[in-house]
Amino acid sequence: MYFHHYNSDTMNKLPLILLGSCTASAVHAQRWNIVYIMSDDHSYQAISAYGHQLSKQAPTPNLDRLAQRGMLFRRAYVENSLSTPSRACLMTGMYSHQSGQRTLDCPIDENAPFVSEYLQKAGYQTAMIGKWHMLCQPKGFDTYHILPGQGDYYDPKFRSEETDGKYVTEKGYATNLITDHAIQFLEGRDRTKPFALFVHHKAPHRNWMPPLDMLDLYENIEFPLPDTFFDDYSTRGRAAHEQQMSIEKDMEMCYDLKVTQIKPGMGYTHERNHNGFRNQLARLSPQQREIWESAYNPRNEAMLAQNLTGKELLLWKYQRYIRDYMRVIHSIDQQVGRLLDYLEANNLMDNTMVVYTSDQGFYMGEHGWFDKRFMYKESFRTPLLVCAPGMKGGEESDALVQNIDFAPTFLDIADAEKPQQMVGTSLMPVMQHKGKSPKGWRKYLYYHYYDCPAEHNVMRHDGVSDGRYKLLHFYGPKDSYNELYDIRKDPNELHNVIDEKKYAKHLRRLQLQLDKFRSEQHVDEW
Ligand code: SGN
Ligand code: CA
Repeated sequence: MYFHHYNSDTMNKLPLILLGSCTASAVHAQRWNIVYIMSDDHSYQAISAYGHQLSKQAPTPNLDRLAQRGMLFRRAYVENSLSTPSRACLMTGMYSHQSGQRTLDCPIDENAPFVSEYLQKAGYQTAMIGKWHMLCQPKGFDTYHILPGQGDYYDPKFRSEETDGKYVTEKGYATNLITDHAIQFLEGRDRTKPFALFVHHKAPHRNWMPPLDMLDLYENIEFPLPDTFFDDYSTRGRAAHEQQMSIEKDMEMCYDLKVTQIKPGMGYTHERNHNGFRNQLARLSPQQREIWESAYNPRNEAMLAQNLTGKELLLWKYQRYIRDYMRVIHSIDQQVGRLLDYLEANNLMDNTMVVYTSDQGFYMGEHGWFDKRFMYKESFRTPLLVCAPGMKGGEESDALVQNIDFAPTFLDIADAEKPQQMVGTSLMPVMQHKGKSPKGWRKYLYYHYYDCPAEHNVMRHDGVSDGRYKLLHFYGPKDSYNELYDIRKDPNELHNVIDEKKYAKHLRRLQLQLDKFRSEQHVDEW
């Protein structure tokens, strides 16, 4: 039977006959393991299973394996497109205002229970490996092996229960080391228990430092420009105009684009992160540094010799950005492949759910941007691939799902009750319905971004979407305004139709839903 053992609120419980004929421990022994892999800032545009033009030039065959064996979610979203808030949604199953983790720096409510604690109570062995990026200590984990804050790409530091709380440098590349530690956990695990392994990659977070054996990859590929690259934001309010995440104006020649030869007075802007970047390079040994410099230096010198300005310089920046980003993705793809190989070789795929997602989406030049934070498509959406035992493979879902749904899904798998404070919903019924929205499934998504004033200067906003239309409400100390998009007619969200009469009915409907969310969930402008 398809998904024979799961326990969800809306679907059948374990068949009584099975319960009657087995001991409780035998039933528990059947519960799936969970491998949750989350990268940081991985756009769905950069996973070839999603079919985007960018990934056609730089495919991800190992991530695609998950889609081939499992289900690809086309409409997976976050609630607040930023790392720490997203991680809080994952761990608590709650919206940002409920857990307290509204911005990168706001403290999470220390009493908010984590899904890992519930999983432990339900008899799971739990492990957290990689980028933690929360302001509190890991809780509910039997094992942890985590980076400080954003962590480093080259020779990163980690701490674990074995290092006595101290961060210790490890030789190697972050993505490989995180995978090594994940496999080590699997090797040494308690085989009498199901496990829940969280593998959180630092990659491909800014500033996109590739592994040293991939510095030449894609160098001869010209990546296509997104259709909205030269967006002038003409139909939009001030947030889109005032953001500071433009490739042209805000991407830094040294820190982001690795042109170490930049000096003050050369006419290039943005020296801010020179030192941060030098510290990153200082982590390399002299031999590694030589490999790094012999790849980037000649390319940089050739670029500088051309004295590029204006559009030419912008197009050069875009290619450098995307090539480095896709190199970092290639290494994630390889390392996910290594973990999948391990699961396959050890017959674990037959009783393990594997999830691949990101803490949010990312702009790959759409609207001229990098970074995220907006409720506009590329940062609101996040990739989501799920492969579970019994799945037919190659299926797609267009149900509206959100990162608050992970915690309830894991508890569903663990046969544990969903606690009342979790507002998300288990994804199991969606997967059992071949990806379609089951009866009673959510029809609207709520989004809320709070981190302003902050880096990238994205105005605070909340909004709702039914997947067909999207209403955004931007607000600040001085003013507020709304935008409305017709996503089917205008999938790139270039035309704000808030003032068009023919949309008045939908505007009213979405406004009602937004008001309803705010009053039911006790959330408002912050
Ligand atoms: C860093 C980056 C930002 C990025 C935030 C949040 N700047 O501050 O570009 O938006 O992280 O990213 S950097 O100069 O330090 O690289 S998040 O994924 O952790 O939310
Ligand atoms: Ca992130």
